[in-house]
Order: sequence, then structure tokens, then C-alpha cells
Amino acid sequence: MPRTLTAGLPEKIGRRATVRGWVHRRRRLSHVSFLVVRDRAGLAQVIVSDEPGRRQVDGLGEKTAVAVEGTVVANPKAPGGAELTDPRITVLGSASPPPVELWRPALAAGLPALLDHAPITWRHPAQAAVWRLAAASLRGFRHTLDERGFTEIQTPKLVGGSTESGATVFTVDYFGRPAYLAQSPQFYKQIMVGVFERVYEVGPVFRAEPHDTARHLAEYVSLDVELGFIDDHRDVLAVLREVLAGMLEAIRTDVPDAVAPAGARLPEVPERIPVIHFRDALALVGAHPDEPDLAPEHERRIGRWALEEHGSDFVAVEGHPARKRPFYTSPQPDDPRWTNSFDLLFRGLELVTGGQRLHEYADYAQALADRGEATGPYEPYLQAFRHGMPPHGGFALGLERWTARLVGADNIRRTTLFPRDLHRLTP
Ligand code: AMO
Repeated sequence: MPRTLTAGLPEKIGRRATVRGWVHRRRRLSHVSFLVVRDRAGLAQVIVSDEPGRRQVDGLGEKTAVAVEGTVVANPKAPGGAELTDPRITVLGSASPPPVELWRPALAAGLPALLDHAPITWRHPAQAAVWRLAAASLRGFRHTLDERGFTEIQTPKLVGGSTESGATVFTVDYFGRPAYLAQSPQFYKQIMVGVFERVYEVGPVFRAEPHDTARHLAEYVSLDVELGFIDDHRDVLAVLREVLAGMLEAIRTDVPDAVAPAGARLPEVPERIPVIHFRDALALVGAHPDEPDLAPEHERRIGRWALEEHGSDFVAVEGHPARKRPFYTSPQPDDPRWTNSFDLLFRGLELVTGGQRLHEYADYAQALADRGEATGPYEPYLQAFRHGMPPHGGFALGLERWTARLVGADNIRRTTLFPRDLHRLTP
């Protein structure tokens, strides 16, 4: 008999149907037993009244994979308004007791247990809902950009050098010589602007983060965008605004039922994201004017300011000091101490970095020389800039930080399927 999803049972009232899923819960009353089966579409209740059937149900551990053929009967009290009676239950995959109780509405596990048992804990509906938000966000990201003339690219993750200053790189043995895991697709996405004008990439990137923080991973999913023929970084910010709106729209239309179980609070994206210059941001938080970076506490303070002054969960800080930005960053035309770049804060946490890039070969040579670096190792990339690169810019958004912020998670690891950090390489 073909499979019926639990959500499709109401259409089969009065007929026999087979559902396939996992034992979610069992309840034995004096004359009848209830078996609740979960599949990807929801829950189905099965009524078992014969004694051999009840004994079989007693022996089915939680999470046993089963097929249940039964007669579909209307019952307003059952999930979806229909249940199965006179069942024939077949075990498809046996199960020993799970390390956490998955049938409870909230998963009662501390972070270490949650991560150690990730293959099981992701099965909890509240956990699964978190990833459904991430998956819908990815669809919204792609859809928004596809509609605006962007081409998706995939670039190497085994590379010959670092792209992001500050963060450290993982070295791998590449046929006897050193290679590195890509920190970002930065150079490649810029190069591909010369081909397609507008590109994006969704892929893993690697940072040998030596710190154990609640917002850093050693591997994360980077949502990268790059576009040509811009006037400045504000054009990039305008695309970012559209992308954020598209990601939220996909959540609202594709997985509205995941929002509450995941504990998510969806933000409104304002028509214009408020922007504050780095210089003014330092003054706002009372930091020294020579401070090269914003501390996490500063970011939280600016986030609160954006909410109070502009009613916005998002705020862009633009103009970061040139000495703290990667060499490919375009200077602010009227004052090269600053840059045409930005960080986007979402509820007081950096979610996105972006900006305008240098696009003339000579400017790259100068920028590298200013940092005491030779162009040699960069030549394979820099050749693109000898051959007519337009003014361009882009941004990168960290997927795990996005979902962590949406659901108010205290640690980015809670929204990462299988986090990699200083201490964790399994599961
Ligand atoms: P950046 O290094 O700031 O910029 O990274 C962009 C965004 O990626 C996320 N992120 C991280 N998420 C989890 N763990 C980490 N260790 C981690 N590091 C960064 C953050 C951050 O805002 N090439 C530039 C982007 C560009 O200019 O296009 C870059 O990679 O959400």
C-alpha cells in the first residue's frame, strides 16, 4: 500500500491507509493503547485495542521506525482530526531508548549533552524547527538574488593563502606542501564579478578561531554576495536589505509553523536600514576616538540605540578604520583613514561584513606594499584587476549567527547542525 503522510490522513477517512514514521509516544490505558507516530509532516494517533497488538506496542521503544496500516477514522480530538484503528504494525528500524526524552515539548538537555547527542537531539521538533528556519532562509537568499540577475558560484575551499586579516587559517597537507582551508570566497567572488557582474555563493568557510566564544565557530556557512558597477558601499547595503527581507519572507511563507516551536521572533526590515559612521558609533558608546574596533558590549549598546531611535533590529556601522580592514577594502574618498565598508548588527551582534573593494591593480599593489606585503603570492588573483574590473563590492552573512539571533540562542552552537570549535570535531 502506498505511503500516506500523517497530514494526508483526513483525506482518507473511511479507507485503509499506511503511514510510516517513528514511535513518538505510547500510552497504555485499561482497555486501549495509544501509539503516536511522527513523520516529516506531523503526528498521527493509532488506536490499538486487541491484546496482542497492545503487547506489540508495549515492546516498541521510542523512535522505533514503523509502518502502520490501519482504517482511517474521523476523531476531532486526534492530531489533524483523524486517527488509525485496527492497525497492523511493522517494525522498519529498531530503537534503543534515546539519551534524551524526545516526546517532551521542550528538550531538557544542557548544551554539552545537546551537542554530544546531536544525531538524536536534532530529531526533537523544537530543534528541527530551528534548522527549518535556516533552510528557508537559504531558499530566500537564493531566490532574492536569482530574481535580481545574480549567478550562483562555487569556489575552492582548498586554497593557497589567507584572505581575511586577523583570523587564523587551518593548514592542510596538500600532496606534501602546505595548503589552507578557505577563510572566505573573497578573491574568487570578486574575480567572478568580471565574468557575471553579480554573483553569490553559499558554502562552508573555515576560521582557526583560537577563542572559545558563544559566537565563533571553526567552520560556518557563509552567504556571500558580490556585485559590480556600484557607486559605493551604500549600493551594497541596499542589496543586503533586499536579501534580509527575502530571507524573512521565505520563513513567513514556507515554514510559518516552525517559528513558534523554534522560539523565533521575526524582525521587520525597515525600508532604509539606519546607518551610523564608525566615528559617531565610538562617541555614542563613549569609547576612545582611536579605538580600532567595536567591542561586543559596544555592539549591544549600538543595537539598543537603533531600536530606541529608529525602531530597527538592524543597524549598519560604516566607515571602519582602514588599518583594521582587509587590504582589499576601498578607502572613504574624502578621508582615507576611513573605509567604504560596513558591519551590519542584528539585535546588537555583528551579522554581516561588507563594503566596496579596490578595483584597480595599482591600488592593490599599493595597499599590499603599505602593509609590507609583496604582490607575488596574490598575483594569481590580482590578474583579474589588470583587465578592467568595475567598481564593485559585496558582503558575507554568517548563517548560524542569523538563526541564533532569530531564536534568541545564547550560543551559536545551538543553531549549528554539527558545530566545529576548539574542542569539538565529532559528532
Ligand atoms: P567576516 O570575516 O567579517 O568578513 O565574516 C563575515 C560574517 O561571517 C560571520 N562569521 C562567523 N560566524 C561564525 N563563526 C566565525 N568564526 C565567524 N567569523 C565570521 C559573521 C560575520 O559578520 N570577506 C568578508 C566579507 C565581505 O566583505 O564580503 C568576511 O569574510 O556573521
